[in-house]
Amino acid sequence: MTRGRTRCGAQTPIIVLSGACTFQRPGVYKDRKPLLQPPKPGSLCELSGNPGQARQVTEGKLGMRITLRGFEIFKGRLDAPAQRALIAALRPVLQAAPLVSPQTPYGKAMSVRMTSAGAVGWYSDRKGYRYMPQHPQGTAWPDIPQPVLDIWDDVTGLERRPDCCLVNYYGEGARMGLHQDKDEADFSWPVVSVSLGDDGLFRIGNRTPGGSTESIWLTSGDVVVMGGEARLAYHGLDRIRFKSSRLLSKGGRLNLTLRVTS
Ligand SMILES: O=C(O)CCC(=O)C(=O)O
Repeated sequence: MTRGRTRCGAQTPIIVLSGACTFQRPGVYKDRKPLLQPPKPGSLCELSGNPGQARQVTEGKLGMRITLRGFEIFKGRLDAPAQRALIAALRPVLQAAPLVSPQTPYGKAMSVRMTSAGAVGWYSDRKGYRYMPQHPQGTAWPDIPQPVLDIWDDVTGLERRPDCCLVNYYGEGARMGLHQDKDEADFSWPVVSVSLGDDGLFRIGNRTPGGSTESIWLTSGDVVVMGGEARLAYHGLDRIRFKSSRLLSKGGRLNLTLRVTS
């Protein structure tokens, strides 16, 4: 992932739409403060940003899908038992490859703690952003758990499997600035992201830095596919609603990002 400068449209009035994705009952936000009615926390469809952008809600065999700037967001793709099973499958990964706090190449500590599973893991320090064959502690990355690969199969239908599952942990106050995922060799493969635990405000920009952005709250069990026009779009996570979910006993948000790197 190559991180770009964060530039969000905070000065632009933000329209938040809530309810069962009917785009009714809009609440108007300015500078992130509610002027009219606030969205219901965790409501199915809280969208914010430039309302002029195309967005589409469809119901298909994978459930409710919101398409926003080419990002396909499968709301509630994983039910509560599936989320718990995923956490159980991730526990050995976190034991074998503990979370670390990467640094940007400029020496700034990232607020998100990270580890990986797969043939390679994503890491960053003063030497730059890159995929590494080993955890910084010098051990091989654990295998990507089968339930994680099943999600990839489910939403992409591709024979090629990801060789990296980046695991991001957002504790209270953690965030991730707008960036492009572009440390991979071939951008024709999609990136698949899975949200677990606390709600996270996901921001989507453009394929070039700057310009208007739109945001959507991702809740536990949501799966996002970034392919095609969305593959090189800037995206990031502005903030989490700490302890909005009880999936993780200590609170926080886990995000799995599946990539084909080579
Ligand atoms: O946490 C998220 O939902 C986004 C993570 C992300 O953008 C990344 O790992 O590149």
